[in-house]
Amino acid sequence: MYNSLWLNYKKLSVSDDFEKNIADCLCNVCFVSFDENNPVFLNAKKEIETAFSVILDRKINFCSNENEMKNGLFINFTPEKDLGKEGYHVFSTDKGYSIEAGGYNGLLYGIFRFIELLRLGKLTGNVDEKVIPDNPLRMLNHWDNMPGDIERGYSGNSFFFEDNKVLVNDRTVMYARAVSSVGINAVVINNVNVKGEASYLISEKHYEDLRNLSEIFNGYGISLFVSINYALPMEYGIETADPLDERVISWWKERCSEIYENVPSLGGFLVKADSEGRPGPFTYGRNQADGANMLAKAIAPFGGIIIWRCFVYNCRQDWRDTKTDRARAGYDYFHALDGQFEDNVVLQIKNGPMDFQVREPVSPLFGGMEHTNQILEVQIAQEYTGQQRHVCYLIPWFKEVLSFNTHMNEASVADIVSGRAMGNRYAGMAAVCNTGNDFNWTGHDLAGANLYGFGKLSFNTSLSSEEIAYDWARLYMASAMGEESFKKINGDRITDVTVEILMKSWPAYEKYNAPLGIGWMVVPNNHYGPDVDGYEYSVWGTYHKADCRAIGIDRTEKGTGFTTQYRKENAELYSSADTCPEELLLFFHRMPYNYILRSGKTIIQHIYDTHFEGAEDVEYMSGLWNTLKGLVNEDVFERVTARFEHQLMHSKEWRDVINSYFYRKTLIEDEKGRELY
Ligand code: GCW
Repeated sequence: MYNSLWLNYKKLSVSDDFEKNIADCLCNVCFVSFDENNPVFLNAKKEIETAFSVILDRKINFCSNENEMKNGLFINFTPEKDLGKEGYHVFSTDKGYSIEAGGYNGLLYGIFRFIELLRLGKLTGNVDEKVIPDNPLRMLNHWDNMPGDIERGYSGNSFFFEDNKVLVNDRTVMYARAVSSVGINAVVINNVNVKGEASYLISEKHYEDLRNLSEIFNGYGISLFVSINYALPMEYGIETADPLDERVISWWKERCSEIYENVPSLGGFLVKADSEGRPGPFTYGRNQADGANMLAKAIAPFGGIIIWRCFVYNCRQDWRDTKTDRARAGYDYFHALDGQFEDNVVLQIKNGPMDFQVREPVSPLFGGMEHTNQILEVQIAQEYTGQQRHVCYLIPWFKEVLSFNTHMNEASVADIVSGRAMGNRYAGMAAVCNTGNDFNWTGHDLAGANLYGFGKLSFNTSLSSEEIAYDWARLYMASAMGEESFKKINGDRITDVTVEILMKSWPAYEKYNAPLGIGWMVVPNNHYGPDVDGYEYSVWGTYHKADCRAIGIDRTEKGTGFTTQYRKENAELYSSADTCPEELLLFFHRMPYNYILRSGKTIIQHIYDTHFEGAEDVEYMSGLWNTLKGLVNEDVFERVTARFEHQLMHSKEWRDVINSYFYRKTLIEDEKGRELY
């Protein structure tokens, strides 16, 4: 059982005006000059039929000759216009409405958006929306394992795998519809940690299922990708995985040819190499480009691409060693290889240099490579941001990352990963996905906003977080209730409350988490809940080094030298505590607790204040949520309420554990005399 996410079409008849002017007009739909056998076309048409017949509660008449129709919705194939294959233009005309698209993906996106505009009540007045996606690749990375579990999955088990088999069923179709409705065009179905049966996902045993799955995906404009085990040839009796060894090279060539014979539309492979125990080219004294290029050459004849992750680091560090710095690793391994990768290799770079903390600086690899295809990797699976038990709307965070000026010719991260800055064909954004087989797909209903939002943002990076939140809230929370709740007052109330909660949630989470960008005060391994010294006494190398005098890591030239990996302007900005953005102060600097911040507060007082505030913010959000009782769907209300109850308790635990830790280290009292344990 599963719901239909934000595609829960309900009858809409809000006013007589709607009935007369919109509903009557939209029951005539004309598709002009499309290939009517194209699978994407068929799905697009089916979507209109499904949506309109419910929303308008009328029979829909289709035609393909525009002269046959006086007014209605005209959908035109316009490859000659500047929309590319994926852009669309929706506008009103004196005969009703038009959607123009230059390709089948554009057609699908235009139609999905048109349905949204209808449901959002935005089809009145003059409509004119032309969007060409900013990012060529808009990807979801699932960390699903073939036995059926999900690494860092917080919403049930996999709907792609069970008992080491690939699942292809009605849920697959619902998934493809939903993610393509927000513009996703590439999906990796399996975990980057490729173990057990997953090594053999690209083998005869699973080809047929992969082909069936890829056909469903293709019908929604999505390319199927798989994660592979870099050392796979060794499972087949070759004694090495050295990328320069002829036996390895020809093994991959043959395997690629076999795969493409069976799954012709495969997009390519995602690879995690030389990281956290995964094999890679380092074992053979080769570099990351050697490994990626070997695979790229093998897959190139079939049009495939290799997405190679830059999350390469040594997860062993002695605490006394003040020079080794995990933050440096990505740049240290990849920067010098700029320009050496094959054209069909794309490097996938996590937003920060560490690992999806609630706050990190942007990875210096963005702006550090001028001749390499790059994808930004973010994580909507809330591994470090409340594991979908806390509400944490991450789109504002991603917007900050995208707008970061790398000072490589003044390009922002958005400029680089869109391909605009360097004119690359392969570029884009990927999110580690937050879905599972729970009824509502994301565990926390409000986490659905991150799935919807990631797609929307990767399609159009200039949308604001609020706009995205508003549309999602309206489509999922308010319109799920059907006509009654959608009526002005309730619909607005539900939407406003939901948007307010979403927009408060990431700042609130940051407040009760580790302070000022230092990160890593979580329970090791499962990464849930506070444990200030959890990683302090592990070899993982993510130390905060808090003692009774100071806290933070000196990452300037005098320290680990991480700041020198940035372009001059950013290196200077981060090098001095006076100019360093304060939310990152302890990431870059080791500071005494009585250092005075720009707010006039000492660091220790800032820690106390933000932690009290964070927990208060949760109380406020949960109170707001309670005002929706009786207005939103009861199931949704119950599920979200239960999660807020947990978050209320857990945010207080975070507050108390962190505050008491620093109080005991420093013995400095809270100026406001609040209770410190
Ligand atoms: O930090 C780690 C996560 C791992 C994950 C890894 C990665 C898939 O805790 O669970 O492994 O990041 O991104 O590869």
